[in-house]
Amino acid sequence: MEQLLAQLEVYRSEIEAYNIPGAEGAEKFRITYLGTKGLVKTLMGEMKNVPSDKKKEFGQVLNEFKQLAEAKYNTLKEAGEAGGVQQGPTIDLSLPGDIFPVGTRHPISSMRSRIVSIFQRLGFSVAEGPEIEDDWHNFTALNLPEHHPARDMQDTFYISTDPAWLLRTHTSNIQIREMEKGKLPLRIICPGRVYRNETISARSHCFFHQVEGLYIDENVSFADLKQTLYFFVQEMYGNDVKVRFRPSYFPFTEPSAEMDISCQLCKGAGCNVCKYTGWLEILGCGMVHPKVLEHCNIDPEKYTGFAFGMGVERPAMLKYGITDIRLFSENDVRFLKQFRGV
Ligand code: 2NL
Repeated sequence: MEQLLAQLEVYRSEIEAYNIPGAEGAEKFRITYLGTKGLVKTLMGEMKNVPSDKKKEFGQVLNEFKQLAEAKYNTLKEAGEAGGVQQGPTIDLSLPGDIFPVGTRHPISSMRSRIVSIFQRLGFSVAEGPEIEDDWHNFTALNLPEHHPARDMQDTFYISTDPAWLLRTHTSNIQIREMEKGKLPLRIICPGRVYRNETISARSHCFFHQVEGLYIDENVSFADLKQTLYFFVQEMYGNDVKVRFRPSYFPFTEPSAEMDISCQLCKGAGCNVCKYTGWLEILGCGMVHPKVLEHCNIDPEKYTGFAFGMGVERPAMLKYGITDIRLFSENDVRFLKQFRGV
């Protein structure tokens, strides 16, 4: 009896290890273990030699053994019918596939596209340029005087000083490079990331995004500038938006102005977003300084042009109700997934 049980254990591991593939392998298994002269039948025959007080126990063990053999046979038969070679459970091809998480557009990308596409409809082409720039394209060509605070180490990330390589502080370097190519007229819109050495807080970051625009041709006037920007804000903020231009100063434009729109939250009545003025500053602009044109070998007697620049973060924060600029660059999916469909 003890010997019989030990022998059964050996057969059991033989069955588990059996791996002759295909329909043939399955049939061979059936004959060896389940056929009329197979092992299960033979073991049944041993029953008569088992002492009567052990018959019940042996019967149970034998029955389990038979079930194991039958289950293995069914698996082998199925695999054999399915083409033969595979082992283990078969694959259910009718099951639905895994669902992959779908990404979302970044709110800065969305806002940049909204801005850029309005100008594209007016005939502006997108131009891009390097984020690592030399002193000429970031400062000197733009008529930034030698001791202007913007050139200070405190405000600009310098990679080296002699020769100076730096992280661009605005996307104007793109426009300088395009003007230097010498193909006029020029009508470009220049989106990109810019860098300033500022303390990071909820309101400001050491890198952010800008869109600048430039239009150069014969007889371009300040009236063209105003009408272009007026079209832009109407497309962006709706037909009931009011605008105002305030005189300002930039070294690279003359005259220069800043443009405000009526606050979209309080419709001009005054709220904490517009600091109770009813107005929001959205961009800076002006007529390209003749010195800047000269620096790019463009004759300021023949050609004139306007330029403007605006940030992307602030309008995005206003539109989506975001109160901390740092959220844009943390890549927290709990933040990002809220912009599905924007
Ligand atoms: C602002 C103001 C401005 C420009 C950018 C520009 C570029 C060239 C020549 C002349 Cl190459 N001007 N860009 C002009 C006026 C304003 O940006 O507040 N930006 C966020």
